[in-house]
Amino acid sequence: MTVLHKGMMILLVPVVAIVLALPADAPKPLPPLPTHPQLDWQRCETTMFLHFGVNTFTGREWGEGKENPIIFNPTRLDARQWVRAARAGGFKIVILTAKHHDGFCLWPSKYTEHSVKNSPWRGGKGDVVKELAEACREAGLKLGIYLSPWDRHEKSYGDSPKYNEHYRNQLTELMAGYGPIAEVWFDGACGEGPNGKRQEYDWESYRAVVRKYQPDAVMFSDAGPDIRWIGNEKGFAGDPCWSTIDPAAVPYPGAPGKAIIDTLQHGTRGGAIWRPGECDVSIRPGWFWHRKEDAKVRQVENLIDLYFKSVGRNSLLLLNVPPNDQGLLSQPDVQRLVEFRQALNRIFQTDLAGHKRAVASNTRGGDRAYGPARALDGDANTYWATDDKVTSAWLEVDLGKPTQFNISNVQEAISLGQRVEVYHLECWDGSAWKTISTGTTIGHKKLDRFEKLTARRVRLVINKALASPTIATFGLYLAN
Ligand code: FUL
Repeated sequence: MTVLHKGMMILLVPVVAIVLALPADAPKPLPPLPTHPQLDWQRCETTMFLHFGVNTFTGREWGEGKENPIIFNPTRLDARQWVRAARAGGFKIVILTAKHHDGFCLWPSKYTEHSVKNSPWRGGKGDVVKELAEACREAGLKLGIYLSPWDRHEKSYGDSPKYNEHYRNQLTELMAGYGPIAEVWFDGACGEGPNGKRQEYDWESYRAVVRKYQPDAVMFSDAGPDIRWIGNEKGFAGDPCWSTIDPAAVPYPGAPGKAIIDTLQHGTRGGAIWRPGECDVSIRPGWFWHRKEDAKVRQVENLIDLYFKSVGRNSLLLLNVPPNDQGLLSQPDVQRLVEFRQALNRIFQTDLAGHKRAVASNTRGGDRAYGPARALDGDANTYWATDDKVTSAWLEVDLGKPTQFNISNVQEAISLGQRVEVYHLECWDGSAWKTISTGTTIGHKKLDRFEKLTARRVRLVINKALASPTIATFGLYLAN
């Protein structure tokens, strides 16, 4: 018997060893999932808005549609200067107001006379969209287009089918004529036309134009379909902030109501559609340039705060920097963009947890390919994952020596869906684990700021998740 037993052991050991060495299956995605364009868009993190048009010359925020095109004369216009400033600020997409509510078109649309073709700028031969598209292409930036559906100039506005066709025609010019467009920004503002009737927008048909000519573009509005407005124009997302949403909760762009704003801010836990948030805000009090606001450009601390409350809450920051009446971004704004990126670089220069030793309460199939080190390797495509049934777990990093820090960055592998619902950070104070900060959702990126502290062992504790967590990044930083 004993001999037989030993024999069995000999047979069993290699079998067990082989089983342990088998690679674990990747975690099952938790739908809804981001599309490739949504994922690319989310990784851009910061986008620049350019509000420019006749309002730049009248000092108004909303033009009436009666402005004379001859007032549009930005004699020093240089789209490359805009793009240089965007790059210096670290922005990846620039979105231009090709037409704002006043109806004046920054490209020579053949469907209206209310455009650059009747302005003295470049002798009536200019095209701001074209100049910007070229500058973006040269600099490797992506281009976005804002085409206001509300048009206070166009006579057919209010005659719904007729105006819808007009709008589709203009949208087609923009989508078909300027190379790749990364984002289309739909504003929900709606009014009455000269006939006293309220315009009914045909959103489905507008979206079809974009999908036809720019299948890789993401479309923004209160009601998506790809990206949602965050519910305010102050530059911050809600907390929690799900990238998922119940589409019925926001029926159409511009739909009013507190419940809708609340859903836009927070998304919907377990919502059926992937539709992440974008936070639009201006670097100045107004969206358009006004000389009297040259001294009111946001300070760098304020911009950093916006970054933490938008990008740091699983959203994008869409910062408006309006060109002035010369056609240039003003000096204070350009300066602020440079300072903004320098400040971010300073904060995020050294990840104190990067490549440090880590252990976890659970690792998927015991497979190192999903081990905690994957959250510290600086590679957004690898992640720490747990076994399917494990939805609460911790990852502990040993910083090697007592280390001072006051910022954390946690990122989920969102290509597998957004999962984490509640988490906290804690550190070992020599005798017990002490909570440093608590959080709800994570998504693409969650940044937390807390009092400076010194510790060697730090834990990210996932308390609750919709499915086994997949953590791409856990980083720690020190900002002074
Ligand atoms: C709003 C517009 O009414 C503002 O003028 C601005 O363009 C902002 C980004 O969207 O709805």
